[in-house]
Amino acid sequence: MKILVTGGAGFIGSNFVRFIYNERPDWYINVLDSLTYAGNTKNLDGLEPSRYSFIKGDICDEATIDAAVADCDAVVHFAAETHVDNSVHNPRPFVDSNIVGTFQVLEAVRKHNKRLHHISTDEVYGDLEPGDSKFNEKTPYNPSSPYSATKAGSDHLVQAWIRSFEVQATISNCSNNYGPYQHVEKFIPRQITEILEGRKPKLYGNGQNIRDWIHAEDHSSGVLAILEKGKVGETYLIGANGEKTNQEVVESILGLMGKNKADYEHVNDRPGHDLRYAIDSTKIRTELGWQPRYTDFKDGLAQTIDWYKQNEAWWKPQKTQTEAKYKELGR
Ligand code: NAD
Ligand code: TDX
Repeated sequence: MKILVTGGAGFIGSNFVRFIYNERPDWYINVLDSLTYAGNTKNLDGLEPSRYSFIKGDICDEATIDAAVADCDAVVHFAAETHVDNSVHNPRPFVDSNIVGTFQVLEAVRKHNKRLHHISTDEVYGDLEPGDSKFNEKTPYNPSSPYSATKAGSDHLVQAWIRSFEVQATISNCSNNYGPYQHVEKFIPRQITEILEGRKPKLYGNGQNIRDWIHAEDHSSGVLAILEKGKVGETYLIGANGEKTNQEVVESILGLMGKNKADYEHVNDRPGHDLRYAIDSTKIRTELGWQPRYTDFKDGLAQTIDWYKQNEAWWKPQKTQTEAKYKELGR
C-alpha cells in the first residue's frame, strides 16, 4: 500500500504520518505539502527514506497533484488553511487551498481512479447552544467563518464527486485536536508557550465558548479505521467526548504548570466566535469499532505541556511573529 498524504508536514498530517509509519510497517508514505507558515519538515524528522518520501508542492497545481496521485494507491487529504482568526483577517488563501485545492485533488483521484479520504472539521455544522444535541452525520451544514465555509465547500465538492463521478471517497469531520507539533497560533499551544515565556494565558471574550477536545493520535487512529474499514461514500464524525469551556482548559494548563489557576487575562473576542462544538461519534464507534485511547483530557494535556517544555527549539522560531500578528488584532 502506497499512500499520498497531503498536508503531511502540518500538525495533524504529520501526526498521522508517524502513526501510520509505526502501525503499518509495510506501507509506503509519500507526503505532498507546500510548506506554508504552518508546515514544517522537522515534524517528519527521523523517518526512513526507504518507507517515506516528501514532495514540496501545492495541491492547487494540477500537474503536481496529478503526478503524485497517479503514483499512489490511496490519498489522505489533510492540506488546508486551518486557522479561523487568519480566515477572518485574510480569507483568500482559504478559498484557494481549501476549495480550489480540494477540487484539484478530486480531479486527480477521478482521473486515476484512486481511493480518497477527505479530512474535514466539525465547524462545518456551525455552533450549538449549551443544551443542544451534539452534531451527528445528519446535522445540516451551517458554517460561520471563512475557514468553516471553505471546509464546508470542500466537503460538498467531495460529496458531488462521489455522486456524479463515483469517486471512491470517504469524509471525516473531527472536533478540536490537541497534542505535540501544533502551531503556537492555536489555543492550547499558545497558552502553554505564553506561560513558558512568562506571560499570562489569553482568553477570548468571557471564556465560556466550548470546544470538544480530542488528542491528534486518536484522530489518526479514526482516519486509519475509515481508510481500512469505512464504506465508500460515507461520512464519519470523530470525537472523544472532550467538551470543555476555554476557561476550564486555561485553568487546567495553569494548574498543571504549577501556576495560580486565576492567572489569565481576557482579551478581545473573535468576530463571529462560535459558541459550542460537540461531536456524537456513535457511528464510527459502532460501525468501525473505533475508540479513543486518550480518554482523560488532563493526561493528554500534561503530555502535551511536557512536549512543549522539551521542544522549545521547535516552537520558538514561530512564537515572536505569531504574537506580533495577535497584537495587531488586539488579542
Ligand atoms: P495545519 O495548519 O497545522 O497544517 C496544514 C498543512 O497543510 C501545512 O503543512 C501546510 O503547509 C499544508 N498546506 C496548506 N495549504 C496547502 C496547499 N495549497 N498545498 C499543499 N499543502 C498545503 O493544520 P492541521 O491543524 O494539522 O489540520 C489538518 C487538517 O485537519 C485540515 O484539513 C483541517 O481542516 C482539519 N482539522 C483540523 C482540526 C484541528 O483541530 N486542528 C480539527 C478538525 C479538522
Ligand atoms: O488565544 C486564544 N484564546 C482563546 O480564547 C486563541 C488562539 C483561541 N481562543 C479560543 C477560540 C476558540 O473558542 O479558543 C478556542 C479554540 O481556538 P482555536 O485553537 O483557534 O481553534 P478553533 O477556532 O476552535 O478551530 C480549531 O478546531 C477546529 C482548528 O483551528 C480548526 O482547524 C479545526 O477545524
